Amino acid sequence: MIKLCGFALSNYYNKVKFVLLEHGIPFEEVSVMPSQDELMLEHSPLGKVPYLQTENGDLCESQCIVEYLAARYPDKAIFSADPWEAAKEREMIMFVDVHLELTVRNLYKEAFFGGTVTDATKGRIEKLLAHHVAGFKRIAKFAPYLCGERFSVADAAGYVSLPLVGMASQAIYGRDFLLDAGIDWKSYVKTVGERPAAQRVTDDRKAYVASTRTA
Ligand SMILES: N[C@@H](CCC(=O)N[C@@H](CS)C(=O)NCC(=O)O)C(=O)O
Repeated sequence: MIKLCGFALSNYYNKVKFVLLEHGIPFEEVSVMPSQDELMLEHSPLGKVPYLQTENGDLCESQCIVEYLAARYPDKAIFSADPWEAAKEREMIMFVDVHLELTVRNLYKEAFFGGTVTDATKGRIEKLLAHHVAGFKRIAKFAPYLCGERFSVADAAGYVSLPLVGMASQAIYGRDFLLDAGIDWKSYVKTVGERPAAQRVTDDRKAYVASTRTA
């Protein structure tokens, strides 16, 4: 059986887990933390999570994993059957993962982990994030899902990462860049969060956080 390796606080781990659960694909979860240990690097070349263990070997990068699942389980229709709609779903995921989340990730050290980020980084990310949020707003439909009226694979990415964009910008700049741009990510997360797969992802994340507090 496919093994999903990572931990329940990781948004990229949760993106893949959401897709697996949403489509009823059997998998096991293996608790793995990011690290630069040689053993870990043999599985995940940058020491990041998630990675997938399959009968063929290991696979990292959440989007490569999602693409692999879509190809391996064509009957699950992870992407839309229509080539244009499927391409738009991939475009949306790129905006969420790369243009928004990867940009705001530069702030996490101070926003979430008690560290500090230089003023130069804050200044650079502020400009970049404003630009990327404006671009995202041009394509994201929120009707109520990212690509329109139907839930799509892009919502697995949106559900796990948009809150981080809002919260990190709020923590560092004192204003939520998404809300400020008129993007009501809280209502969106509530809507997507009604799905059983999303609920499970969130319950497991909360349980993980609670377990680290009592440990
Ligand atoms: N592009 C990667 C990003 C994965 C990633 O950044 N994972 C984080 C946890 S959410 C991690 O392992 N960070 C440790 C590190 O960067 O060394 C993906 O989509 O899977």
